[in-house]
Amino acid sequence: MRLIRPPDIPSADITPEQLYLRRREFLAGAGAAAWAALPLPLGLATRDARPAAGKGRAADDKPTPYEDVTGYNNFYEFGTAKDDPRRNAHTLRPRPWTVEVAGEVKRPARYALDDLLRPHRPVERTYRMRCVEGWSMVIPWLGIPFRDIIARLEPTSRAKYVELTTLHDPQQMPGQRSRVLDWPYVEGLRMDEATHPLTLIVTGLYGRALPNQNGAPLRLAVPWKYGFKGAKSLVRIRFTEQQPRNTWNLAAPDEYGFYANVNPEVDHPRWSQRTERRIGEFRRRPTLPFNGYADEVASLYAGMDLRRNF
Ligand SMILES: Nc1nc2c(c(=O)[nH]1)N[C@H]1C(S)=C(S)[C@@H](COP(=O)(O)O)O[C@H]1N2
Ligand SMILES: [Mo]
Repeated sequence: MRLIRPPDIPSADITPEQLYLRRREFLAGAGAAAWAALPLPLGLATRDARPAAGKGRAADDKPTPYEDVTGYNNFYEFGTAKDDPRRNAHTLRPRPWTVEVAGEVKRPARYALDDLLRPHRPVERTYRMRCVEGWSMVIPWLGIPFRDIIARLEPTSRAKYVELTTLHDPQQMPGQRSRVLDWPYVEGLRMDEATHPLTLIVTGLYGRALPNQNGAPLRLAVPWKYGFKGAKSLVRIRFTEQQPRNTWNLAAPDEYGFYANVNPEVDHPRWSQRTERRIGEFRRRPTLPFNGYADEVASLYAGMDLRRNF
């Protein structure tokens, strides 16, 4: 295959964000054939950049600067302030890494990270992400559709949910020495949510390996749900018959549900969810049902009362 390279880019002082944006511009000009042939920094990724979907919003969905994506977020294992993860996550050692696959599944095992991921090609997906606290970002992820990984692991017919667990190691994660949450951090999805094409096991962002503070070496991203569903630095994937217990629901059951679908109609008990502040902007914007992904995912919840199943 003929490789098509982006125009010359002085390499030393270019930021990941500039690199990403230039590559995107280049691709837009070069047409669809170039899309597939272009080498990404991680080598393997294929081009599947469905632009953040949703009605007529694409123009507004400029990726959030790399500095903000990696410098302002939640990862309580490294502290509760927004800049704690960036400052403190250097103690995490994302390699070597193993992921235990357990429960209702035909191929349970402890997988070396590469054995779990290598058969799959990362894709690039730019998603709007909305934190339950009212801020949002647009993040160009690199990852593997969870459905592909799940298909290869072969859940049994009894598997109705999948539970995802973060590393529990206070040596690497000093925030776990304080009991702000019941460690380890656990999240879960219903199987149809986990196998929805938008659901991603993320391994990178802005065309690069995932920074520790964003959940290296692998984490979940579910763009129609509040950010807390996206558990980071995963060490266990367990298929279950019962709905898994999830950390934030256990911490405050009337504030954080299992489903956690972005829903401007359902207030958090302590604040409204009608609007959000996109990091980098000043005026708040309206929050959209399912974070703007309703066309893709609303059918998963047909017949459910989403005020009760929040
Ligand atoms: N293990 C773990 N995963 C976590 C969190 C956390 O504290 N611990 N915070 C969640 C919350 S509330 C959000 S908004 C996102 C923020 O990180 P991101 O910007 O890298 O997605 O991570 C989620 N995943
Ligand atoms: Mo969040």
